Amino acid sequence: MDEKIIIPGTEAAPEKRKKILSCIQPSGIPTLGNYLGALKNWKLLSDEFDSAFAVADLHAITVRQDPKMLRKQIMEVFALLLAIGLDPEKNIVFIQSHVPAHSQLAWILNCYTQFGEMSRMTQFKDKSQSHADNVNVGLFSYPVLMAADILLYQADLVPVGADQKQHLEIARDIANRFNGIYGKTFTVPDPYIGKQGARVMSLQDPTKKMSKSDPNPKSFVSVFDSPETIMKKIKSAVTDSEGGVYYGEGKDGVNNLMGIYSCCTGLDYDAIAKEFEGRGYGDFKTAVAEAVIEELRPVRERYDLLMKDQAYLLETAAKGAETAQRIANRTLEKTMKKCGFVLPR
Ligand code: ATP
Ligand code: LTN
Repeated sequence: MDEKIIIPGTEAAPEKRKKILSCIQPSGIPTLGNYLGALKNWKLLSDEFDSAFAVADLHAITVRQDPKMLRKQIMEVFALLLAIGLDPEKNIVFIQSHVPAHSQLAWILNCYTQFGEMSRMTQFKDKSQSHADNVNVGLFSYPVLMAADILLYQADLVPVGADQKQHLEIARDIANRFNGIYGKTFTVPDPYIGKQGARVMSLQDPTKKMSKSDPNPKSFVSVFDSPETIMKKIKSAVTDSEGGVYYGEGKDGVNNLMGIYSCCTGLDYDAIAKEFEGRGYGDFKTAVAEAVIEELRPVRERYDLLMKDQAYLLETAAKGAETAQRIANRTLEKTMKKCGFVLPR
């Protein structure tokens, strides 16, 4: 028989492509923090990996949402995923609640997660303070649903901003625990946290992360803000009274603007300090704002076009959900069998 010799890594035996998955909540209009910390990296990574990206609508209801607004925001964020350049033919782009396996696996994983380890989550502590009137059980077990999102797709890498590191550790712990009891079921995921943009801070309080649910709109640039609004918001960003553009301790506001400028221009901090040597914050802020405007311009233009075609968006979401369901159901069944459930015929 004519047997072919297969050399690993060649076309005949391509190395298994690594998988990535990440999600974004439709809890408001995404900010420059979401874009530089996560979305921009998603686009870069999506060409290199088998990728799945979702609108985490189930996560969004851990905080009270107005149904009309939620419906609108889910479609806006879905359109944004396409507008940043993710190709729905090459990547799985979907809406989390369209894939029931996420809720199903989350329930199972809840039973393999300890109350104590959840109680240590800083996001839970922060959010239970900022939403003291609605500290619901979903808010508490939020990281378990996130673990389900990741483990269902056997993701190797999860590109997120630095604020999600603790949640990624829990997902790893849950995967290792389950694998330890039942044998290898889940891939243990690694976080992928980009160097630049990992933590974009609030423009009004640069010790806090920029957040789309911040009640003060001057604290964030939203990806859909007009050029004039971006200029105004960055011009009124809090800095310090010292006046020098360089990266240093106690200069949180300037450090943050330098980080943003660096992400948009590719310049490092030394080059930025040199560019603005002897010039005031006014010039620097104008340059930062202009760089942000140019960075977001193509995203906004594609977004405006996509939002005009809601039928296309719904059809694309349905296709994404179909592919996602196929993969997710495979992992769900495997998990249920290992636990001892009787699967329906
Ligand atoms: P909320 O403000 O409603 O809690 P969020 O913006 O913090 O939402 P997500 O929408 O779920 O949270 O975040 C999507 C992605 O954006 C995540 O990978 C998260 O790490 C990243 N991200 C969010 N805020 C920032 C930030 N300020 N800097 C860098 N990355 C961020
Ligand atoms: N909690 C995440 C959003 C999120 C997520 C995920 C990120 C939900 N499920 C799965 C990565 C993988 C946040 O960024 N706030």
